[in-house]
Amino acid sequence: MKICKGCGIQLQDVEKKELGYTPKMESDYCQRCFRIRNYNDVVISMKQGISSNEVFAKIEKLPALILWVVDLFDFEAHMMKGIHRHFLHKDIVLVATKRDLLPDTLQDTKIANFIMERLKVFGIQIKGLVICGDLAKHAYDDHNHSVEEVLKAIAFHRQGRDVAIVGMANAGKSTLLNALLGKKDLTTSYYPGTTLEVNKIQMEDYLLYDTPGITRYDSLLTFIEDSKLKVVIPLHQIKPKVYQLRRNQTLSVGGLIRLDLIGCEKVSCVGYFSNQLPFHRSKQEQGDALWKQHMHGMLSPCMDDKFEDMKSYTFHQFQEKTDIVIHGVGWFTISGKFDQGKIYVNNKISVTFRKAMI
Ligand SMILES: Nc1nc2c(ncn2[C@@H]2O[C@H](COP(=O)(O)OP(=O)(O)OP(=O)(O)O)[C@@H](O)[C@H]2O)c(=O)[nH]1
Ligand SMILES: [Mg+2]
Repeated sequence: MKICKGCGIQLQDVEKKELGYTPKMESDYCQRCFRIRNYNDVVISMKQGISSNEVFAKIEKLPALILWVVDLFDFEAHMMKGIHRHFLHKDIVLVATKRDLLPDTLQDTKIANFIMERLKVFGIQIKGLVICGDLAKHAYDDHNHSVEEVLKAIAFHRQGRDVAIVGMANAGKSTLLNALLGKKDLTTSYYPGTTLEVNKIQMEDYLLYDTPGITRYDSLLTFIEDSKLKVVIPLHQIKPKVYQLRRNQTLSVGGLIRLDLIGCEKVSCVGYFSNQLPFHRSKQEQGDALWKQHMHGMLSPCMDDKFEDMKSYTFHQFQEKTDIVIHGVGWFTISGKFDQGKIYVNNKISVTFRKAMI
C-alpha cells in the first residue's frame, strides 16, 4: 500500500474522481495534492468531509504526546464543545499558531494569559504552551524562534513517546510539521480539509503523526464557498478597524455580518477581520433598507440569499471590554455604554462572547 506524502491518503490509479487518484503509481503525491501544491486548486473539497469522531478515535489510540495546534486568530472555533473529553489522560502541548496575524503591540505574555484563562473555562489542562507565528513564510528568520521552541517543548515533554499533531482544519498543523522537518513535503493550503489521513513521519528517534483537521460544524469556514475563502481568511497582519460610535449605528462586514448598536454613548468598537473584507458603517435606522438593497452588491461577500435568512443574537451593556467572536471570521471588541446590541450572521455559524483578548 502506497501513501500520498502530502495528505496521507492511500494512492490508487483506478478511480479518477476519488481521493488518492494518481495517473502514475510511481509518484509521491496524489493528483489532488499535486494540484493544490502547484496551482492552489482544490479539485475535491473535503472541508465538510472528515469525521471528527474518526480522527479522535485514531488519536486516542496513539500513546503519544499531543501537540494541539490552535489558530490564535480563530481561537474560539478551535475550542470545540466536549474536546476536553478526547484529551483525557493525554499530555498536551498547545501550539498557538498565526501569531503574526495579531498586532505586534500585543505582548506574548498577554496572549499566554488569555489562552490559560480560556482553557480554564473549557476545563482543559495542558503541560506546555508555545506561541508561534509566520510559520508559512518565515519559519527560519533569525528573529523567529517558533520552530526551536516547539522542538524544545517536544524534547522536554515527549518522555520516550511519539508525537501526534492534532487540531481543527486549517489550524496550521501541516505547516508547523513542515517547519519542524525543514522541508515542504506535507501539503498545506488555505482550504480547510487538506490533510486526509494520519500521515506518519519518521524523526531521528520518534514518529511524528500529521492528522486530518477536525471539522467544526458551526464555523463560517466550513460553509462558505471555496471561492470566497481567500477574502475571509487573513493572510497578513490584521489592521484593526476602529470606530467611535454614538446613538444608533450599524456596522456591516461584507454581507456576512451585521452589528447593530443602539443608544451608544461613546462606544469604541474595533473590528479584527481579514483586511480584504469591506466594512460599511451606517445609521441603524437605515440598516434594514441598506441590507435589502445592497446585499450581494456593495455588501459582499455573502453566504445568505436574503437578509431575513440570517439569525440574530441580542445582547445588552457589557460589564467589561468584550469580544463578539464570529466563528471562522474574526471579532469585534466593544467597550463603552450602549442600551442594546444585535448581531446577525448565517444561521449555522456560532457567536461567542468573551472577555477581550486585546
Ligand atoms: N499567517 C500565518 N499563516 C499560517 C501559519 N501557519 C499556517 N498558516 C496558514 O494556514 C493555512 C492552513 O495551513 P495548513 O498547514 O494546511 O493547516 P492544517 O491544520 O494542516 O489544515 P488541514 O490539513 O486542513 O487540517 C495555510 O494557508 C497556511 O499558510 C502562521 O504561522 N501564520
Ligand atoms: Mg494539514
